[in-house]
Amino acid sequence: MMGFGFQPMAHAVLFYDTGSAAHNIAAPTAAYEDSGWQFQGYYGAYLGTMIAPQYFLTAQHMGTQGSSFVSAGLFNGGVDVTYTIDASANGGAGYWDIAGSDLRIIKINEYFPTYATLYTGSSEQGLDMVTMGRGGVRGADVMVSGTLHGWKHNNGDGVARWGSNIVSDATTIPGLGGMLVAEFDASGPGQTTEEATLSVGDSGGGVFVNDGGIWKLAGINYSVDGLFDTNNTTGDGTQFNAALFDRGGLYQGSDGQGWTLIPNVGPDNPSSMYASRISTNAAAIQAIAVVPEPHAVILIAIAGMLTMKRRQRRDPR
Ligand SMILES: [Ca+2]
Ligand SMILES: [Ca+2]
Repeated sequence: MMGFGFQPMAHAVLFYDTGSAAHNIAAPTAAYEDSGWQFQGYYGAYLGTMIAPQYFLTAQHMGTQGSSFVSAGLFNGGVDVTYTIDASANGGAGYWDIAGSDLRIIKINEYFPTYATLYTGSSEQGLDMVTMGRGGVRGADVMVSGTLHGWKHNNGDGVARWGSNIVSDATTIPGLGGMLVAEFDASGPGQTTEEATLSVGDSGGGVFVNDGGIWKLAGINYSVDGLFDTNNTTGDGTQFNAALFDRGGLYQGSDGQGWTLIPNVGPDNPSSMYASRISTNAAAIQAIAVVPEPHAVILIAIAGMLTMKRRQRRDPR
């Protein structure tokens, strides 16, 4: 993968089945209900995921994105709630970067009423996943010898969308740590009903995996394979970003790092998306974004039950 080169993308979820800008812009239902959409929020032009009462997780590479996090009604099913970022956190930085990764934890001044569970196992490969982002929809067709191989990226439109995939692999990128990989498949066992990959604008959005029926945060959108080109001539400006279900017949790389021709033979050779892996960074994340002990939650629940009983006694029916 590194030999081919890839592009950090702060871009939108892009679908195999449709180029419609209205696809999957509301809370997922059925098999994908409660799959993490409810924990997303607007962080500037991008997304973040609530992971603890006072913390959300996003990506580093798009930089600081303002001073608030908005749990929009679109995500929480109610009304927009704006939280303010604690600029004094971490000695005035306002955030913590997880060393050797693209992950960034940001602290708020208030308290989130709910937050995602982190996936801390090591068996992401093969799990159903959902990704969310604010990138653009499909752009122009990418043709190879008269056959469709995928679509160029469009400009990000800022609209949050969700899509599905299956975790193809887990890998490590030097300097960026663990990454989850998902291929953009036209068919076969790797294709899902809402098969999607990332484009410009999707960075920072959450990747959730279905761990035995519970959707857990397993990644934060980082990048996609690219750039691509129809030639290996440098300086002609013909390179482009694209979501490809078959890279065969195209060059991948960059003018600076060089180009590699992907042979157009055999089965489809899809491009992949990459998400910074939560599980390999879980200890570092949990050391900062502290979640209350389960004991405290149990005590609160018991106290609540006692209160209810007392009320019932006072108000017999
Ligand atoms: Ca796939
Ligand atoms: Ca070129």
